[in-house]
Amino acid sequence: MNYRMEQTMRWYGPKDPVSLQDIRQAGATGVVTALHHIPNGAVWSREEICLRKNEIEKAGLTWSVVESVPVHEQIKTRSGAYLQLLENYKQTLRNLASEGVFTVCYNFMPLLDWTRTHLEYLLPNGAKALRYEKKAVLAFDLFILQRPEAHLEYSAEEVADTGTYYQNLSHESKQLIVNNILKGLPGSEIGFTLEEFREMLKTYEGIDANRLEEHLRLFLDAITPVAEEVGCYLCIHPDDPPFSLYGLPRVVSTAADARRILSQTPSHHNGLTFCTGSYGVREDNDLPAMVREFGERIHFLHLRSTKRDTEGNFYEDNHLEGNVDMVAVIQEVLIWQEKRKKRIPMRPDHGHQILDDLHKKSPNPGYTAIGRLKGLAELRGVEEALVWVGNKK
Ligand code: DNO
Repeated sequence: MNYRMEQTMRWYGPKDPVSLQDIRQAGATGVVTALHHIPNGAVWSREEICLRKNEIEKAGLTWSVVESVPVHEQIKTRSGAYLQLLENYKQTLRNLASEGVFTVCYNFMPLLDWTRTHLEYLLPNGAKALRYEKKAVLAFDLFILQRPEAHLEYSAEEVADTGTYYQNLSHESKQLIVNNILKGLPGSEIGFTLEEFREMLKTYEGIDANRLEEHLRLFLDAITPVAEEVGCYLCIHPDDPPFSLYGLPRVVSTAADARRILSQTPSHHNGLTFCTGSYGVREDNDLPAMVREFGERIHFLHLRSTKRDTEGNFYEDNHLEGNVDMVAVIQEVLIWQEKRKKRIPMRPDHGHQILDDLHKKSPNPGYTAIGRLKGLAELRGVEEALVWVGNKK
């Protein structure tokens, strides 16, 4: 076996307290980043891209993947200025490719990017993890947002249980849940007030899962030819968590979704970000089987593990623990890399807040340095061991 995954870490740009040097010391050779200061929908100019790329290269690293070029809401809903926004998206892809940045991650989640309700979930060893608590989301939907249809979508028992849970929450806990859900976790390009969110929900009236799937297909049909022309690899990130929230459709959650997206726009340049932490929340997603099936079109990997319970909650576990069979996933990745004669960029996705980072206030929950360094080290170890065994055979 000759190919190793390209090891990268996410960097939030010059304001990130985790520096490029930290990332290099952690053992990564590449960086995953975006021009977060550019408003969603605007074209990324060659000059801005070049500046950022030079900064990364000066630190001895490569800009491996863009995460993300965000997809404007009006493209998702096909309303307002979406035609112009599509042109802007294409131009950004051209500009990135002209500057030598070819792999572009994005997502198609309506309104909200990834969702967690608790950012400091205390583990028995004192580490802090990110957690999704179903009741907190239901309480938000039913009693804070007060979405009129919500009562019809949950069972009477769920509504009653959530009512009791909500009454027992302190004012502070309620506020924390609202902030965690609406203010946008790191990497989300937008945040909302409660009123704004209510207004924005209306823009999805009449857009069910079938229609959103169609909008995604039209988006891909529009931009994939440009990606082909300039040599760019598009890779869609799955929904996190991989199911519908607040009545909003989500269409990148399952193996069937990935299959549909890849077959509808059958270009090698239309690919996946295989995020084990997102897909892995669903028991019906067989992750090693998904890599086996889709590996030819996986252009980027997010490796982390979650641990679910029977009540619909999950928390982010150590990278090699939890519900994800990480060793099996990496083994499948290695097989594809050999076939494709290509290294796939990988980043250890999220990490626990541990050791010295526990004493710091991180602006980017999940993205502290030490927890991710630990994740990266473990994942590299697994890969080396598998390569060693593979080469012995
Ligand atoms: C969270 C990230 C997501 C991801 C976007 C991709 O940690 O994985 O915010 O970057 O969904 O567009």
